[in-house]
Formats: sequence, C-alpha cells, structure tokens
Amino acid sequence: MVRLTTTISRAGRKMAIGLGAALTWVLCGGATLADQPREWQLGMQAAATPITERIHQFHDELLVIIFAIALFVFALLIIVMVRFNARSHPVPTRTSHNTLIEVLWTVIPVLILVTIAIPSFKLMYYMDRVPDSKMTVKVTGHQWYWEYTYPDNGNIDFNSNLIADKDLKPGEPRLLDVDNPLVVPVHTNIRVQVAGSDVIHSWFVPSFGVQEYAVIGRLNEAWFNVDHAGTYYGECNQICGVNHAFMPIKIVAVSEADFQKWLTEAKTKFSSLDKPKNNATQVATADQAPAVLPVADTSVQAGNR
Ligand SMILES: [Cu+2]
Repeated sequence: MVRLTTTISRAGRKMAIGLGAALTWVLCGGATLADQPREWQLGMQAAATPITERIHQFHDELLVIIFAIALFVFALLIIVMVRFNARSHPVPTRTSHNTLIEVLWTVIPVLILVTIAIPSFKLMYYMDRVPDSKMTVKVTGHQWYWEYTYPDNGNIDFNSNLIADKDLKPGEPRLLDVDNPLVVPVHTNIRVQVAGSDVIHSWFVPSFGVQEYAVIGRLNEAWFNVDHAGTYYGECNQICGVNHAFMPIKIVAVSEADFQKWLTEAKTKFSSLDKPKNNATQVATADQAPAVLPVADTSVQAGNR
C-alpha cells in the first residue's frame, strides 16, 4: 500500500512538473514568439495592440460563459438519464406545460445574450472609431499582392510581394515573408484605409486585431497602435483567386526615430504616386496567373486551386 502511494505520488509529481513546464512554455513562448503562427501553437497569437488585448479578454470571458452553459446542460442530461430512464421511472409523466420553466428557459438565455452583447458592442465601437490618428496608411489589395501608400508622408507608394521559396534567406518564414514590408512607428495611432482594385481581398493581421475587407470602389477603415517594436505577419483571408495563399502581410514596427530614417530612405527607394509605379510590370492579369505564381512547388499550387 505504501509502495503504491509512493508510486502514485511520484507519478503525480512527474505530471505536475510536466504540466508546469508546458504552462511555462505556453506563457513565455507565447509572449515572445507572438508575431506569427508557430508549429503546434496553442491559443492565439499574442496581442500587439490594445484592440487585440480587448479581443482576447472578450474571448476569455466568453469561454467562461460557454463552459458554464456546457456544464449545466451536461448535468441536466445526466440527471435525465439517471432519474427518468425506463427502469427507474417506468410510468412516464404526462406533463406537457410548465409556465415557470418555460418563462425561465426563455428569459435566462435572453439575459445571457444581453450580457454577451454589451461588451461585444463596446468592443466593436472601440475597433471601429479611429482615435486621434497621427498618420494614415492606405492598403490596396491586388491579385495577388498588397500595395501600401503613405498619403501624409510624401505619398510613398510601393508593392509588397511574396518572397518565393527558392529566394528565402534563413529565418524568413515561408509563405509569409515579403520583399517590401509595411513599416510603421510604435506607440502611434495609425489609421488604415483598405481598398481593392480587382476582387475582394481581406487585410488580416491577427496580432493587431485588424481584419478589413478590401472592396473595389469602397474605402474601409481600421486602426492600430503597436505596443512594441517587432515583425508581425498576416495574410489575405478572403478567397480571392488562384494565388490567394501567396499574398502575405508583413509589418515591421519600429521606433519613431527609426521610422523617420526609413521614410527618408523610402522616399528615394520607391517612386511617389505621381510617377509611374516602381514595379508596374508585376501587375498580373488573370490569364498570366500561372506565370506569376511565386511558389516553385507545383504540388502546393495544385492543392490551392
Ligand atoms: Cu487576396
């Protein structure tokens, strides 16, 4: 008996250590490796903006409510199975109405939904209203790349194209890295205007909590304020054609000083809006699509069609 207890306690200790390690990995790993999806990742990418922080908080609150409801329904099912099966309850009751219960099962769900709706609407308005923005970035979705414009910084305008597998340098994530990332300063309210040029795309950056449709002839707005310098990745998440999977988003958030430095370089590097586009030759038409497909692996191409 004593031996059994020791074995159990040893196993328990091992399990506790394992759980502790896993938890530390999730907590620490999650916080530092936050900018892009990781293999075997659990949970969401860590928040890089106040919007994402609130989204995650709301998600956690909903999780509690969902759990409580699931446990309650599970308990009811167990009670019904134990108390009202044919053996323990051979003569079924003929009850068909119970006013009190009917009122309760209508009113309580309504109250639960209202409880969810209030923080949900608060969050939606928080995401929707662009607070005093210091700068604007215009994002245009094309088949199949993104174009970034800085209207209040000398109309810098450039295209952001995927780096093909064969050109990837060590450390550059496959299908996520681009030639020209969007560069933004940290701790700045940035207004994002999203538009489309051909079909509907969607500019989605998980760690920023921003997902905005790029619709032709329509200007959608979002905003973000990046907490800390770093590189953040996102993807087009509106099925937009054959190369939908190959138009990732890369955002580099830098300090204000570094941003000013980048602006000076960018002004010479990229042509401004009133000059012809720097890489207009890369604009793809539908019949050119297979030719511009930037991934060498043909099995991937076929899988994405
Ligand atoms: Cu797209």
